[in-house]
Amino acid sequence: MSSTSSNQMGQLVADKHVRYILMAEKKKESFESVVMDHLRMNGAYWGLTTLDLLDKLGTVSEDEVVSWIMTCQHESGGFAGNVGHDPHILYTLSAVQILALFDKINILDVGKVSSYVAGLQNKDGSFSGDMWGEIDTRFSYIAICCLSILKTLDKINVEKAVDYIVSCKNLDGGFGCTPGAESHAGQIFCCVGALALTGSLHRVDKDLLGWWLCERQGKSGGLNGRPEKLPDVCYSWWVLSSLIMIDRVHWIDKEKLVKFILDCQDLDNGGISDRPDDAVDIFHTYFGVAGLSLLEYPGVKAIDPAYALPVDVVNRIIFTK
Ligand code: GRG
Repeated sequence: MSSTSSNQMGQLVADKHVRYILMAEKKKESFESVVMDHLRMNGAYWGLTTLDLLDKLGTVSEDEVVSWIMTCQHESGGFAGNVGHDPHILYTLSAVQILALFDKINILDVGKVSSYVAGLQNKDGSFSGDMWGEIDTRFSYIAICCLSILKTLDKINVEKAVDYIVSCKNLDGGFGCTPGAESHAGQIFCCVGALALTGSLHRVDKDLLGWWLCERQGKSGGLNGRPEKLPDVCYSWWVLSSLIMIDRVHWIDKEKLVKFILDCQDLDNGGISDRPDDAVDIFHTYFGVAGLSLLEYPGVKAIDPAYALPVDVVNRIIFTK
């Protein structure tokens, strides 16, 4: 490790992370870019939200990003992960979130996007991800978050959507991807987030779930996604946001978690990895910085645990007609 790096141990090297994100976007021929080509919309959401949390969104060309997003939209109203790919509810949320970051929701045909999302609701209240029909509570969250941002929740049957999510609750207080499926922190974020956005958090057993979630913290301070699994920086988001939404975040050791996240930084070239000394990527860089934001780390803007967008962006959405 260089002497500059050892001086920076225990601190967020924000400028290096900004440079890492801006460089990742330029390296279109790299292995990482090629394998991520079909989910570029997600990558853009992770990278741009990180830049905004670090107050550096102004370093990218808004016009370029916005026009690229709009070329990914299909006639159905849904968005694809990149130009020439099929639409999916996952990329539709990322597109809407990025437009919200840039205060550009007004360029959307809101009715059309909302109809695409609402059209994916099934009779039992669940949501499919696209025309091929896979069902998962991830898609319930995505639909509800997307329509909340667009203020068109009335286009779906919210009561049935909530009942379906509650049917995925397990005896341990957690939630899985379908009824009876194992509790997993990622799905718990989706279910708790959807229940928060629809004013239904009273359907969560907060003490039981809070206990399961705080048990995700291991000796290293890092969090895992389910029992017996390795810690991973991304769970700093999935677990912590859920604990905040159910008001049990004081049940984990925040200082130890901050240290774990900071230990996963590449102090020389920027970026954050899943665990200390692993290779960095944009997904873990976002969830590391977003986790630090939830932990109120100095110099990082506050993020909303349900919308997964900076609080100032969410306030703008809520207070704009
Ligand atoms: C707007 C933040 C935001 C999200 C959109 C896509 C989505 C909604 C949520 C995904 C939730 C989820 C399932 C996250 C988990 C991702 C992950 C690291 C899965 C790995 O699972 P395993 O089983 O890993 O490979 P473990 O850690 O259990 O070994």
